[in-house]
Amino acid sequence: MQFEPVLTKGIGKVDLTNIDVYEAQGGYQALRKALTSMEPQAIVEEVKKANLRGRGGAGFPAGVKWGFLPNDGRPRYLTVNADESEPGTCNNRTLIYANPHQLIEGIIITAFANRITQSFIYIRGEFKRGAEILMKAIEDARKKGYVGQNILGTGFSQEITVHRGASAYICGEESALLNSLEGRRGEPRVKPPFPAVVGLYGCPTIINNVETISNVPHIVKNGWEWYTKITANPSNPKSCGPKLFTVSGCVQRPGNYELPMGVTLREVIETAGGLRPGRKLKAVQPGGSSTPMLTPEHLDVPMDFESVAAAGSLLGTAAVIVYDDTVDLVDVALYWTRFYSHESCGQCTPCREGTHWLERVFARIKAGGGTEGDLKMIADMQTQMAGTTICVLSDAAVTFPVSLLKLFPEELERYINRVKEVRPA
Ligand code: L3W
Ligand code: SF4
Repeated sequence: MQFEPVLTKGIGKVDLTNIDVYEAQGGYQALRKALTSMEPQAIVEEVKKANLRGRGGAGFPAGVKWGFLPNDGRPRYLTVNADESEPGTCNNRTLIYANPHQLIEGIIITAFANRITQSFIYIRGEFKRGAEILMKAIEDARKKGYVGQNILGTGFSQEITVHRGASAYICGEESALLNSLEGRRGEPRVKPPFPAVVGLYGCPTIINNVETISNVPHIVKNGWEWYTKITANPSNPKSCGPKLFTVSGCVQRPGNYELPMGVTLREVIETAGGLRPGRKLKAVQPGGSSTPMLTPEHLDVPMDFESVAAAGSLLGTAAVIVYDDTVDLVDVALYWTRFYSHESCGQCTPCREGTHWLERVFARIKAGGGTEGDLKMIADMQTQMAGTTICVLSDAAVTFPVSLLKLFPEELERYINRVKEVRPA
């Protein structure tokens, strides 16, 4: 589909890690505009009116989140969540590696808008090169007067610290991330209180995803009305703006594609080259491993938060994982359950025990030892594991198994029937 990219403009054509190239493309103009001609509160209002929804999975409105910061004299912090670990998701990686100044510009504007003088980028351990790119970009921005003391002579100061994680999925959960940043075990905290009120070092803290913050310079530069018009589904004004879809699985050209919010699932798959010749679509996870499957009847569903939810799934991180008719979904279930049991932090019994249990059940089914009782148990596991724990990893772990049981019971029954075949009565 015809669409003028916003977040990925220039990527693959020019070297945007070079600050001069970024500036030549209009970079740091939004920062100049914000710091020299806008009041902080006006920026918050602009982002609220633009209806910028968090891109990390939950879609929470960024401006509303910023508005939760209490005004009680405590220091405030901004933390960018770059611990991108949701299976199938790699849009933060592209934005960091290929356009780091867009993120840095977004951080400084967000910090100015919220009267924050210290920001952190918490980046996943495997993104070593990404951390190096960011640190160099911050130093280049400092030399130009965009980072550090008295930015552009406005009196506003900003330091940005890059902190590498140690490759634990759970540290992408915002409160586990804060614990990790403080030097503690990366375990989620009970919420509320939310980080906006009690966050890093017990102080009010904004946490936003890389892609969310990367949108901010464009909103400030072009205005909220421009931003709200970026949509392929104008009938839903609640979701708008450019969106990076990470398409993986059974498509001909897997990768990151920037498209307007509300583009149909069909268009996303076609943009990634479509299915391989002769293959049929079986299912799609629209927002990463944590999201229920959609089926071919959902191909015309607009990919925005509300429409995907109405279809029975979640937009999540917009990591579109495509399964064609060659895929054994029991293999996928075993793969995901293994992942979640490995990544559970172990604090909550339903998650610590349930994730291991699920993995064992699927390993047994796959090995031919499954029974009819296992199917009922998978359904029961949802009651035990979802909504009963400190964070949503437990809910996420049981999502695919339940989706499989609901939509493709025959895939599971095939293995169970196989047992009956090899075990004569
Ligand atoms: C103050 C209130 N703040 C909510 C804030 C909250 C958070 C944001 C969203 O999970 C999802 C999850 C994964 N006062 C507030 C408030 N907030 N009420 O709003 O909160 P929440 O709890 O709905 O979501 P979450 O815990 O941030 C995120 C799903 O995303 N996911 C995985 C994500 C993985 C990545 C990655 O690898 N990059 O993002 C995929 O679907 O399962 O459902 O900031 O503090 N009253
Ligand atoms: Fe840890 Fe799982 Fe509990 Fe989340 S749900 S806090 S990952 S044990």
